[in-house]
Amino acid sequence: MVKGVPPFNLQMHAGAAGLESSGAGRHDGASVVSVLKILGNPMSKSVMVLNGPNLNLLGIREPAIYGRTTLDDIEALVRARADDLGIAVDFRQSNAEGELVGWIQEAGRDFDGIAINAGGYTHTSVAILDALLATGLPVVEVHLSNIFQRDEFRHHSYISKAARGVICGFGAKGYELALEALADSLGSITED
Ligand code: CA2
Repeated sequence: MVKGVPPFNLQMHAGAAGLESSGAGRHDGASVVSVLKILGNPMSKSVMVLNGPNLNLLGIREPAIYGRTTLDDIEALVRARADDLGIAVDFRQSNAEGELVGWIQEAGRDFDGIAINAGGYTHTSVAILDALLATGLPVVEVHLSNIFQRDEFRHHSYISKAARGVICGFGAKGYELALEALADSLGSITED
């Protein structure tokens, strides 16, 4: 019986363990996931998804390089995938390096992981690297394009040193792959 928050937490814990077992236990786990999807999961992990300069122009300028998908389209994809994975996301874009640094610091205090496409700052910003390292959080670096097929100066990323992994060349799908990788690292509760 669900009566208030503390007993509900305890029940959810039991369900999470059930997910790892097989047979009847698996069925119990899946139903707990369904309940959490409806009521909201107080233990769910949170990821900040950050986008750097000019990514607000996606789908509007230079479609030959970056395609016709807008940043709003990518946000919708990310939200849908995060929902499936049982993680909460905060999706942001800024053209300002200092604002991105401030958000990374905020993520270090209040979030469990970071997915970041730092745009052009990828290839220039020690400040973003330092901020990411200081969080101690799992970080996944994302690029829409395959940066290794492009100009030489795009082959080096300052921020990769802070990243668990780098996904590039898969367009918007790369953001979904980044969320999956973070969900794995964070051990979030999902239904397969
Ligand atoms: O491939 C990526 O995701 C990049 O991070 C995109 C950056 C670029 O500097 C990196 O080397 C690779 C550029 C983002 C600019 O996006 C625009 C979108 C439409 C029109 C103009 C720029």
